[in-house]
Amino acid sequence: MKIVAADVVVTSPNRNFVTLKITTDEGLTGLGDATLNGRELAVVSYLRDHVAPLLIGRDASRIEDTWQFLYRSGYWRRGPVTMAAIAAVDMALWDIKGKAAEMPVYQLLGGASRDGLMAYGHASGTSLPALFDSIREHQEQGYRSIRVQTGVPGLKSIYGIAAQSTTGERYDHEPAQRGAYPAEEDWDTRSYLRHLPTVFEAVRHEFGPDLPLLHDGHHRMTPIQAARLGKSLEPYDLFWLEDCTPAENQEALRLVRQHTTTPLAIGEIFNTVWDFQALIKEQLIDYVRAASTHFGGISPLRKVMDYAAQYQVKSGFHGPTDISPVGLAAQMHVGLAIHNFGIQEYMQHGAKTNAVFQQSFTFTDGYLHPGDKPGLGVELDVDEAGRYPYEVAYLPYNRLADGTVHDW
Ligand code: CS2
Ligand code: MG
Repeated sequence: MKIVAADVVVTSPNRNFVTLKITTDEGLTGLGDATLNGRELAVVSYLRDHVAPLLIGRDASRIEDTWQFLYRSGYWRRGPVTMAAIAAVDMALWDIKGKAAEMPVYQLLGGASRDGLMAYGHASGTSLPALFDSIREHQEQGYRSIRVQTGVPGLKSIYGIAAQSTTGERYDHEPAQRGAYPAEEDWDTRSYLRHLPTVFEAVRHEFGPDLPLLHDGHHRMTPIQAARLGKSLEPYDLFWLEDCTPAENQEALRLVRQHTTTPLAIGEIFNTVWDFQALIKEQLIDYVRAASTHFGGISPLRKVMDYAAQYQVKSGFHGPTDISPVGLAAQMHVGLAIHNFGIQEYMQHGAKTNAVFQQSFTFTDGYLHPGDKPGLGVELDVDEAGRYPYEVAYLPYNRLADGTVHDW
């Protein structure tokens, strides 16, 4: 089965998405997500100019060989652009293999290890009443696990507070904002560290001790600040504290781990297994936050989870709205098959996105399931996609009170 075409489709329904569509000489097609929030066009060029031409004529059934060829022949390894491009090829070839075998991809990965994937949603609010309303809204949608993000007194705008829709349609909270320059936000860690424990105390008082609660620190603390926060949140029994400190320096998590038993999740901005090596080997984290789209696809996601299984580290795959329905489906198939599944992030895409990407996955009573259609179970309506041309959009960045650029 030979590859005869590799087309890159850029569309921007509720946000920008980059999708690779591979076609074989037997008429089978496969989709892969290559969306890199704020740097989409870099991946478009990497795919169109340096990957697609090399795919034509290759055997579509040779997924691992194609992955290794693209990873090693490029010489310059790793990085989000390279790995998003390779991820799209990998996902598309798994999609094709599933269609050729007439099986959903999770069956090719060893079959289901559970009935469904526990999902968590994003509750947020600039005040406790607004936060409580948001938690209740997510519980009414069926979520059994909730991520909690709030405003911080004295800060004008902050990551993770869902922008309310102005059009009345279900808003598709998306940190990136359309425009030619990133929006600037403010930040103050000490205000945040003082405020957050009071929020979780109030949430536990309102919603009880059982509801799994998650929080995303979004890379903003030093290791000792992260240690302090993890310790201060212990009475509220979080499911996880995410991205508590920038993790390029994996050793930083040794200090955090010495001070707190709050479970730690890291890795949404990682793009190869090597980024996780010390974190897993030294059990410095409890959950792997990788996403198929930024991590080289399904193949390496399965590999890193098999490595993690040796250290009782579980999955917590990244599932925001800037992972397309194709990328989300891909990691659902991995999550269903592996034994060491933890939880799946599920922000829910907007109506326009769902019209562009026809999906077969389901969200029922708090659990996701990729469905049993052959392949990944997602199809792309190219005509509908054509209605939404790319619009430049950037994630915000932030500065401290003295003007210093900080980690957003
Ligand atoms: C966040 C993401 O979902 C999360 O855990 O960290 O929404 C992140 O801000 C975006 O993916 C950035 O593009
Ligand atoms: Mg995050």
